[in-house]
Amino acid sequence: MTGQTVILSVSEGVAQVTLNRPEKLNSFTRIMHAELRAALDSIDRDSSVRAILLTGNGRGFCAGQDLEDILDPVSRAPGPVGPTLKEDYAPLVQRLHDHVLPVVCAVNGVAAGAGASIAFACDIVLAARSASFVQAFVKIGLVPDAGGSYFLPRIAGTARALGLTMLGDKLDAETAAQWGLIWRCCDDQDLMPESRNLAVRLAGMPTLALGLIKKQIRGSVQNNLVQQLELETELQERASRSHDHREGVAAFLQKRPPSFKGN
Ligand code: T3D
Repeated sequence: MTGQTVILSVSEGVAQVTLNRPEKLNSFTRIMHAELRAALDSIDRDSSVRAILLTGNGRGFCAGQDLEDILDPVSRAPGPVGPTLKEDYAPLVQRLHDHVLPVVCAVNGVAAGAGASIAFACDIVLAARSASFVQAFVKIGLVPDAGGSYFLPRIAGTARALGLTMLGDKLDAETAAQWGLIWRCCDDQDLMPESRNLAVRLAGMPTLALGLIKKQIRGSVQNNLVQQLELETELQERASRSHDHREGVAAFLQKRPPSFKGN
């Protein structure tokens, strides 16, 4: 399935979703949001997909909201932000964050504003060495959105979250990796092969367990120890009833590679 602003391709169990407005650094219009929703709906209907890979076309990953698209056609002043935040960004961030499948994000260039928030909502983020992350909101008199103010203090700590969001300076990919904002940074030419290999590898893993691991790790941010121990027990009971658990144990004992199905 290929829209104008989002390209979807599926192979080897991986659905690659490519944001495709390269001339505007893949900034979001309402049309791009709608096409991205359609791509994610299509992935949800396709049982061959076991992992998602999100990236951008051209020299940017995503420059957040398209600042032309928010202008009132008559006054040329920015319109109200509420509708797109509620109808587009919040459901998108929630969907990526809570998706039952592993979501790899390959940040091929600058990730600014909501573009950075969307990357942080994914499970494993790789970035090209030339890529950067910019909390651009303050430069246009806005505050972080699309989950940015949720993710940043949790993954970077309050001091770095405040510095990044209040100053709006570019953070290079290498520093982002050193600060633990992303999984790793790689040479530009290696980004897509490495990200793809990772997504294919995840697609061959026990993906039901991977979905439950996401729930566990994300749950632990809010839970106390008692709640987390209860969550671990509940999710481990579910994992232990899976085909993949039986297969993993059998393969280990028979000294052969496992064949996981994701159920
Ligand atoms: O409604 C709401 O506002 C609610 C939603 C808010 C969520 C948000 O994301 S708010 C934050 C919006 N994003 C920004 O403020 C980032 C704006 N862009 C930049 O600051 C810079 O472009 C970058 C730091 C990302 C990259 O800089 P650079 O020098 O590498 O590229 P550039 O030359 O600025 O951009 C290249 C082209 O993309 C250029 O177009 P042109 O002149 O070649 O025709 C530029 O205008 C366009 N572009 C980049 N970002 C956006 C954009 N066009 C529209 N909207 C953008 N966000």
